[in-house]
Amino acid sequence: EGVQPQEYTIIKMEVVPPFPAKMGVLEGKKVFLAAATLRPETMYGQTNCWVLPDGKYGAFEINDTEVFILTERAALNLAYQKLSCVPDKPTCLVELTGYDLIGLPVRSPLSFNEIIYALPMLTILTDKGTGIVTSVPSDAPDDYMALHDLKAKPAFRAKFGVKDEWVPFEIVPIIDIPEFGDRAAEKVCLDLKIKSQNEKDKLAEAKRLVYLRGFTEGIMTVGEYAGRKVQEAKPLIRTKLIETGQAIIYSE
Ligand code: A2H
Repeated sequence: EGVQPQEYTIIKMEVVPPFPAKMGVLEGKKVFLAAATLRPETMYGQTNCWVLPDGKYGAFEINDTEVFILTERAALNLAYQKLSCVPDKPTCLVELTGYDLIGLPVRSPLSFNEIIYALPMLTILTDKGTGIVTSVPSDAPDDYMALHDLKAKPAFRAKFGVKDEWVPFEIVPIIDIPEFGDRAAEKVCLDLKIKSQNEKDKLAEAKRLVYLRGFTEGIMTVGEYAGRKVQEAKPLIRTKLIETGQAIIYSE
């Protein structure tokens, strides 16, 4: 972890009931996959979300009615932030692995796709954010390549029990970047000839390129702030998500 605190937005992705048997104790509660993002303005373009198959997660009581699924480490940070049923102490209602979460349907704020599914991503770090990542393949090279791996490799889908109907068909364009277009992640991954989600160095370069240009020159093409610059829209969208109870601030 860096020296500077990182301020994320946690996006509350509501799990659509009925819950699978292992999550039976959660029935009657509002259960969310809690995804940490640095790009709340991209939430229109969500096509799915990501979990680490071998990752350890838990369903933690945030208050009387709401439960967040995330890593224990993130639950502890939230408890220090006063977001825990019992002050300063995370209460885990059920322990889960990433495998338990694959295939869960969720409704996520601002997403044009009404229902999106939790899918496996192998490069998720469990010591960063919440261990749950929302997927915006139009603008995130990691998301674009993880989706590419799922689409291109039937054996990869089979290994993790991923049903074809959970895998999104289309990228959702949301931001136009001069010379990069409105599917910047795809363009840069193709330009750099990236083959899979495991090509760390190339993906780091792709992220750098897309992020720099997107933030300084990107224009929103959808939503309430269509036509505005990404850097102007970002704080406005973030504030709105937080004020409407669809997201919270999370620092670590
Ligand atoms: B971002 P930083 Cl559109 N492991 O959200 C791996 N990646 C994680 C993670 C974890 N435990 N927790 C969060 N992330 C991802 C959107 C997005 C993101 C876009 C473009 C770029 C981008 C949609 N995915 O991040 O290391 C999340 O993906 C580029 C870095 O703390 C989060 O924001 O800087 C970002 O990485 C946080 O990464």
